[in-house]
Amino acid sequence: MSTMQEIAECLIKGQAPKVKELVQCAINNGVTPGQVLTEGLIAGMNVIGERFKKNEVYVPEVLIAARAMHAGLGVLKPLLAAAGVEPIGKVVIGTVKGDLHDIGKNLVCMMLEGAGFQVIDCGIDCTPEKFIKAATDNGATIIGMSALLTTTMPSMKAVCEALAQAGLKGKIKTMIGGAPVTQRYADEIGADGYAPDAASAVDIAKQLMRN
Ligand code: B1M
Repeated sequence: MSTMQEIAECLIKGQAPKVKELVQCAINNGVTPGQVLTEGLIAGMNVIGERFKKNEVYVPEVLIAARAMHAGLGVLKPLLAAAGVEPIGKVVIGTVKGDLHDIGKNLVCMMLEGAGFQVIDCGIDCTPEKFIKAATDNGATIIGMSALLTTTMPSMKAVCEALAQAGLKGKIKTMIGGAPVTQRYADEIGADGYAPDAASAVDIAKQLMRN
């Protein structure tokens, strides 16, 4: 098994110290940070994402794999920055105003980071102003919103409306998700994308980058 495959395998098993060690070893042996990221860490997270979609693994396994990914990323991040490796896109994400649930949102952040996106996490209880300021300040082209309460879903509509009022609709795409949220609701409020789970959120974000 190659070192890259070994990194991916250990990430899938959630072996954070081993992933960190293998990443450092690969770097010491002259593998580029970009290659370790795509062929080791991202490859491993992709497998976790697919298994999560098929209900072959659950939230705890994803969290443990994400922790391993972060251990490897800790070694790579300064090297990636120095090598000028660009993220595949920038996503601002948060739980909408009035809503404090963040477990699902955090999973989405981890999967997006695992896929090579730069994620700007605005946390919970985010106003439309906070989402939009974070996106414009950081040059993000996607705003991701999470809601777990039926009573806070209208906050997603408020963000879409505020974006339109600011003349940013189309320039900054919107993606929504959370247990009570549906594709139908996304269509109703004019959101650009909906994802039922964290792994699908990666597919939708990639799709929004292309359109
Ligand atoms: Co809350 N809560 N809660 N709660 N809570 C629910 C959501 C509820 C369904 C429980 C119930 O009544 N059966 C209910 C909502 C009813 C409704 O409106 N439909 C509810 C309620 C009512 C409340 C309070 C009002 C309770 C009270 O105080 N009376 C209160 C509200 C507080 C507030 O937000 N203002 C409240 C509080 C809390 C806690 C603080 C105790 C805690 C949150 C802790 C935290 O998040 N840090 C909590 C929890 C844990 C839950 C349950 C048990 C679990 C939610 C969760 O984390 N699921 C939940 C009941 C349940 O679901 N069984 C419940 C796991 C998570 C991985 O799934 O978030 O759906 P989920 O994320 C998924 C997908 O939805 C998707 O990907 C994720 C991973 O696959 N996804 C996205 C999520 N965001 C996405 C964004 C995307 C794309 C995909 O793009 C950007």
